[in-house]
Amino acid sequence: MTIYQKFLDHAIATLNENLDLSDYPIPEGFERKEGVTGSKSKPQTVITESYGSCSPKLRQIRAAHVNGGAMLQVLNFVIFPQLEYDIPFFGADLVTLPGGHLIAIDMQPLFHTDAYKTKYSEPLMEMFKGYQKDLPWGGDFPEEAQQFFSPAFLWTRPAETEAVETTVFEAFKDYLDQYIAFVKAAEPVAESEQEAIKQSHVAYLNYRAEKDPARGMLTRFYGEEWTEEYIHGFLFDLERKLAGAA
Ligand code: DBV
Repeated sequence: MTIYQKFLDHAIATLNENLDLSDYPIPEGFERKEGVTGSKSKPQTVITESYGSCSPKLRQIRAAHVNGGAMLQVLNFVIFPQLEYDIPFFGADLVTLPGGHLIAIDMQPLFHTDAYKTKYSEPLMEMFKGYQKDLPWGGDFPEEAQQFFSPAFLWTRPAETEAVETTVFEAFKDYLDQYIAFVKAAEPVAESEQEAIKQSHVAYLNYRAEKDPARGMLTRFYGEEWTEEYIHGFLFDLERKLAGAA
């Protein structure tokens, strides 16, 4: 059992209860991957498991769950809506390393207009402020990433594992509930707006694929070829899908 298993189990169960989910294919060889890290005298197995589903309004709901023992656990959970909807991305990067916990939870905006903020960030602000009291701002993060976050970006480095298991779990559940409410309310946008949505998705995906903070770690465990294919063929796969559909 890892710290983040219950986050993943909860997310899948809640999405299943609320949305009409189907499987999202995981390329062969990426459902589960095992590697060994650590020293010769103290080897440590690292298992990465993937989850994928989709729904009529959500193109891809996917998770990468890394378990390398008590000191190395990650759940990266992201939802990419279909391109006909202006719904933000749901993004959770829950990371436990020897240096401590690093938590990022957000609904990442497609646009930075006032109208978009009113629709998709304002409703989160009270919840966000409530959690920020116990989960203070986590400090510096890459400046070029800032354009991708919302005003309700929960970014924190809890000192205690207990805070992850309690407050962070509550926040994760609340953000997901609110996200599901957005999804249920969403209507397709006019066709004239769909190109802008696609461009925003591509910009976000390119950024995430290029700057994936897990690339170094995954390459160490599983090699460069596997890692690049995992990133471009599953984790951030929109460009491949668009190229395939063309
Ligand atoms: N992050 C991923 C995927 C991961 C993953 C797919 C499979 O996007 C894990 C695993 N994130 C992961 C790991 C680290 C981080 C850090 C292992 C630690 C890297 C290290 O310390 O070596 C939010 N995640 C981070 C950081 C940020 C985020 C800001 C700190 C990175 C840094 O300081 O350089 N989440 C991340 C991010 C976006 C997001 C940048 C979006 C634009 O949604």
